[in-house]
Amino acid sequence: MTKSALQIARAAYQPKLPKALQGHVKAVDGAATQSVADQEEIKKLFPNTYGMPVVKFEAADKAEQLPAMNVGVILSGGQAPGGHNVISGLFDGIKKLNKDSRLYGFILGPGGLVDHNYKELTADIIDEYRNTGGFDIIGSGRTKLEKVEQFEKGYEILKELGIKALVIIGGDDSNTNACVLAEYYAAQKYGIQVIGCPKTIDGDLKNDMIETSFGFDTACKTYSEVIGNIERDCNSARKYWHFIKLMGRSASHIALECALQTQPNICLVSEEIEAKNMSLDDIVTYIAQTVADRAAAGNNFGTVLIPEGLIEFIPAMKRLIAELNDFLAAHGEEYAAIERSAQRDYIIGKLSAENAAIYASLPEGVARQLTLDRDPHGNVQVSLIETEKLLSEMVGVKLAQWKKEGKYTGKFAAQHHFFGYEGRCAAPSNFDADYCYSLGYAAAALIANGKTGYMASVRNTIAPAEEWIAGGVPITMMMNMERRNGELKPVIQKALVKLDGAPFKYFEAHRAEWAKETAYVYPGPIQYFGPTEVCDQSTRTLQLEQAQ
Ligand code: FBP
Repeated sequence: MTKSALQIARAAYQPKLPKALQGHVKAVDGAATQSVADQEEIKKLFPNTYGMPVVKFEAADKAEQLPAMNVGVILSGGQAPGGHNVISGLFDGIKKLNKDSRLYGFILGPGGLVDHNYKELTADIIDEYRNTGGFDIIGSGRTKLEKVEQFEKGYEILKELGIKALVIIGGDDSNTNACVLAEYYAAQKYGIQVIGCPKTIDGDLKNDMIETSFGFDTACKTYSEVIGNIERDCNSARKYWHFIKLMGRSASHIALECALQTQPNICLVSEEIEAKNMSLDDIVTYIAQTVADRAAAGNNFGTVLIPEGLIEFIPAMKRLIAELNDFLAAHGEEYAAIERSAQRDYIIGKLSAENAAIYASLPEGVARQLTLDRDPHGNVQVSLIETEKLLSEMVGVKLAQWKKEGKYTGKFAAQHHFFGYEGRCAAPSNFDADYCYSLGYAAAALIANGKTGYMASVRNTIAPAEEWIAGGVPITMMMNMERRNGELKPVIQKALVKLDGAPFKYFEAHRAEWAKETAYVYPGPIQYFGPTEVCDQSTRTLQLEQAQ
């Protein structure tokens, strides 16, 4: 296989580890925990894994001699830079505990466990993937592990391979599944531990104990590089408004972080739009006004960042989507069987009057996108909704109206972009390479200490890696009850952008100036070699949050 020069040089990079994981490790248990909300319900659903203590690793003088252990690993959900380093950290961690330990990877996500599709990950294979982006070492998938038959099929293969622990690397939904599986195996007394690892570029799997999900750092830096390039093009040609939609599912963390890195003229934050109960027309007016103000100053160009989940946060749209979710969960097959040309009227006929009116007012394409297949977790696939086009079209219409009324005299030409897949498999930044390797190592230590139902955690991440605090957090601690696919279910609480948090506050204090002035910042590409202030910076989000 031909490799790029960077790939070759990067293979030799030795990720940094927190001091506590560098030598012999001991686990120190903290106080008992409880779930973030709905304590009684969660406790009842997880009698074996509820209330466990937070675990912190500390350096120990001597190592306990441990028998060799076989461990399984699964990559679940969307790709995120650094997944290969979690696996290499896990591999090195279990080998350090006993050189005869073995690691098995289940192929193409949780489905590989159920279908008994796996391969042993030997040192040769691991070495090929150290510090690389992507999940291609074993592939990923979105099969939802939730049924007892799946757990039992999984148990068959785990037993056959003599696997003592399974590590599930995934986002909030996959770690919820990891917790349910841990509880089931504990209840059945199968003696198989399940450990989760916080992955997702979306940055929405975080809380007091999990500072950030891996991949967020690299993905945001990759998007910010290209946003900066577009801003420079925009400031050179001075003739386009660029509407850039950014991945990130419901939460606006990616859009906000990219705004902090690149200082665009406009960045929409879905959580704020919801809190202010803004309508689609309010958003369009806000953008059009900024365009008009800049035009009045002779600047017929600009950059707008749009979080991909925006549509779900416009309160009236949210009510519509919630009704569509419940309706399609119950009548999805019936809907699919209807002729395409009659589908819109069919939906309008089934919805409540308020929602039917909104649905009928949407452009055809957007209306259709809202009824497309849900992902296996019941979520609308927001990455398919072309909000960047919807908004620029509506802004164009409003400006034309203002022109007629003599309120606007500028020129408006739009370009559209969607950045998502471009960043999910980028070569991990030094931060993600180190963070992921440490998470994998921490997962190995949790296994060695007999823990199950835990998520590997690494904290104090704005400090140098040496000072990071590694440990584990009971997954039940992050749970609450939420409505999914029409039913109340225990799930890990999604972390949305906090409007009283330091990252948003900083943005809010500067956005008027960024809208008016052309204050773009051009971050350039991720650097892997060079001065630490260029190569080892964490995200602005993490820096602002931790300084708070
Ligand atoms: P995860 O939550 O699984 O990490 O997925 C992240 C993500 O990249 C979202 O930002 C995006 O909406 C979604 O995956 C796209 O899904 P798919 O890869 O199935 O197209």
